[in-house]
Amino acid sequence: MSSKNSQDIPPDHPRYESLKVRARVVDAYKAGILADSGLIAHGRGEAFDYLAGEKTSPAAEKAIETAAATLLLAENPVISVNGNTAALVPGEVVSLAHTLNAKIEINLFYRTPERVSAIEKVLKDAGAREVLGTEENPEHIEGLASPRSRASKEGVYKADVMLVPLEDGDRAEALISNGKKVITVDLNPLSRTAKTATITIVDNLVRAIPLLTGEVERLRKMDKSTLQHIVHDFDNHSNLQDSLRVMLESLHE
Ligand code: PTJ
Repeated sequence: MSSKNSQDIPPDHPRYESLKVRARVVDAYKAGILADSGLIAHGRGEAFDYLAGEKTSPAAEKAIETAAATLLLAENPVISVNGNTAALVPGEVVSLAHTLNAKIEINLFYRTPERVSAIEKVLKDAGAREVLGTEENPEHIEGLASPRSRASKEGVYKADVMLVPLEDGDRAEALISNGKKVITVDLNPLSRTAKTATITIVDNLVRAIPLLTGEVERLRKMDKSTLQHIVHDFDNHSNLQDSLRVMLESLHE
């Protein structure tokens, strides 16, 4: 059974963007980049995105601004890439990493050597100079079972701020217990990751990552104390409530 190719979707279809993204996810699964569970995770994300009107809310914009300020203040920022991120935004992740001078590290829930190679190739093809997370003997993050505990010595292990899109709650918690600030992108404002992270961007990865790069470029002209104010004024819990409110209000429209 085959799904529609992205070129088969008529541009006037009311769900054109969403179907195009879905087709990319299916292609990535066939190419061995995405885990089978990644398809299910994507479907869950689609449902929340539908409720969010498939657009970036003011709450998400605020979280993106705070994430950009936090990343600019970081000494060792790292972007953790899983299958869904590699499938949807490889070029955008590479641009963000270049803009921030951040490291990129592969970390997979369903880790196989084949998936690691496929994701490394996607990132290198997208222009990544260095991709961490492929080492034979990495360090480990305490409090997590392998393979998610893997942490490259030059990457996750010494990171102070991490961008971890679509993370699972256990890893988000362990990273925070190990003293790291965790920025996540998760369309589900009720997920354990969303509630655990330092900053949660409740938005679709395909919109959030380019917006984040734009915010980094805008804020890099600001002085350190302005960035610190932005970070200080942000409250993740109330931002999650604002994101949820947008979804609940869509039920009355
Ligand atoms: O590539 P691997 O092996 O590391 O596996 C990755 C998955 C995603 C399978 C794994 O981390 C997983 O099982 O994730 P969960 O626990 O299903 O969580 C996925 C979360 O991401 C859900 O809360 C979804 O709503 C959300 N989500 C899915 N697609 C998107 C998204 N959030 C933002 N943008 C999306 N495109």
